[in-house]
Amino acid sequence: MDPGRLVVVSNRLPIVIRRAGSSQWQISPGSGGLVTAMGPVLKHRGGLWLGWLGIPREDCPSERRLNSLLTTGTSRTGYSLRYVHLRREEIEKYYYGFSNEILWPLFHDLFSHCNFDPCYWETYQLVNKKFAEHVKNHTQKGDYLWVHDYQLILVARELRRLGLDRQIGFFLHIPFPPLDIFLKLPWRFQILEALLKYDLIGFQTARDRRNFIGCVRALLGYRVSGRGQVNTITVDDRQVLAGSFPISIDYREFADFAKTQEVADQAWIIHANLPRRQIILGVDRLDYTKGIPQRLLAFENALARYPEMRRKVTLLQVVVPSRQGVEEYEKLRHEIERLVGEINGRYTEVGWTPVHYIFRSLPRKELVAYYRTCEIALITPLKDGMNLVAKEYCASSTEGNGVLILSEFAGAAAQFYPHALLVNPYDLEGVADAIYQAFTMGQEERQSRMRRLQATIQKNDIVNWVNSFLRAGISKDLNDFPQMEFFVPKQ
Ligand code: ADQ
Repeated sequence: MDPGRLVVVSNRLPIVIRRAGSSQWQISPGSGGLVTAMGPVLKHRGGLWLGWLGIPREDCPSERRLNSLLTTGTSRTGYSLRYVHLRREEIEKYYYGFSNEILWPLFHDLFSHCNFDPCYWETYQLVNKKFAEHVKNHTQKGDYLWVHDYQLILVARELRRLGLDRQIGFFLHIPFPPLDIFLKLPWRFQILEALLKYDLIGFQTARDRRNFIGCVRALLGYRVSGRGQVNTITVDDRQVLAGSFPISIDYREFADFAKTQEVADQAWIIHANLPRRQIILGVDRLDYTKGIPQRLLAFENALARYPEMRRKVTLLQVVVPSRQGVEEYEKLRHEIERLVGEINGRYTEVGWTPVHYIFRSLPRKELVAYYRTCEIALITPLKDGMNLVAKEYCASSTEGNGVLILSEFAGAAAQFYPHALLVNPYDLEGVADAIYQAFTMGQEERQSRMRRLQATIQKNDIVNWVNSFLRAGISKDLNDFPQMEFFVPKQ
């Protein structure tokens, strides 16, 4: 097969457009794990990214204005962008409903957060069909189609119904649950059968792949063969591959940027304002899967049980706003802010506030300066597909002095054992003990652990991730794709 372009299909485009004044619009880069991972790949190789603009059709500017904004976006990103319009009602039921009230909590084993409202399924199918129609209209023979994440599981099914028989890959960025959890999904057969319409299904970890294979065996009875990284499932006369491909970051890019003078200056300012103490960093999107309240309670437990840490540590918790306007997320924010207030109320002394709390999206320079300068990263999701923040923290640790405390339920834990301090985020005393262990860890041990973590990420970086997926999918790697010509405007 001659690979034409790499075509990425995801719920959201990697850009955000928003109103700036009554008739002005502005475009800025999006954030989140998928953009961090796929952005550099398409930037280097060119290609096409197809997705939703992030605002309802009813609120969008005219098509003419949109197209001119996207032309600006294309010249900034270095690859083509195509949008799918979604109406407000579709967003409610497909995105907030089926994707985020059903698949997201269920796949993170947080069954009690699910709302299995039957009216969501119909719209989830219709929107996936709409995406498939756009994919069909904007791609050509030879393109490799790579669909991303739980919002778009049905795209291959819909493309097959439209008569498209191209190679289609799918990558699930979130975990795949074990059989006893997956069984609770009212649409369990439809979702499994739809996944099997792809030619290659990628998971973050071997555990997720095993969970998926367990569901396929138990619910559909298809024959599964193969061991190691990739399994083959025989579905009638087709062979479907299921593999584990731990996602990563552009290691070099983070490491080089962390070393720049502008980041060093910013890092100095952070420590000058919080002198003579170790800073413990938490960075998360606002989400109940990230375990932020549990982390705050564990930090409080550490302050209570290890009084020698008082005045000598500060927890700096950055929470990036996410799914704003959703009641459950508003409640979570209030819970976090209540706990921050409670801990600070109990322990603050003149010249020392135990928790510094930031609720906003940070400029990249500031984020990387925090990564570089904070002595400890406390990353304790209740469950996470991978967790790129953990990898970014290590890549940015220029002096190699950082200690990573990581939840054993983050996908990254499988790669980082035993050099990170692995914890069970529900075990408050265990997490508190790990904080104390990191706080008292000597320079030599810190450096030796961090060097090993860095070597692991460097060896398994983003290009390695894309290449292993493409090799499994079409026996090609990134170098086989033509480097697209793209226009980069003069500054
Ligand atoms: P997320 O749940 O978004 O990703 P994560 O993997 O940690 O979680 O990625 C967050 C990304 O947002 C990081 O790249 C980080 O740099 C970026 N970010 C954090 N703070 C920011 C800020 N203030 N401003 C701008 N950007 C910020 C999902 C899954 C994960 C999986 C990824 C990738 O939930 O498990 O690792 O996709 O597959």
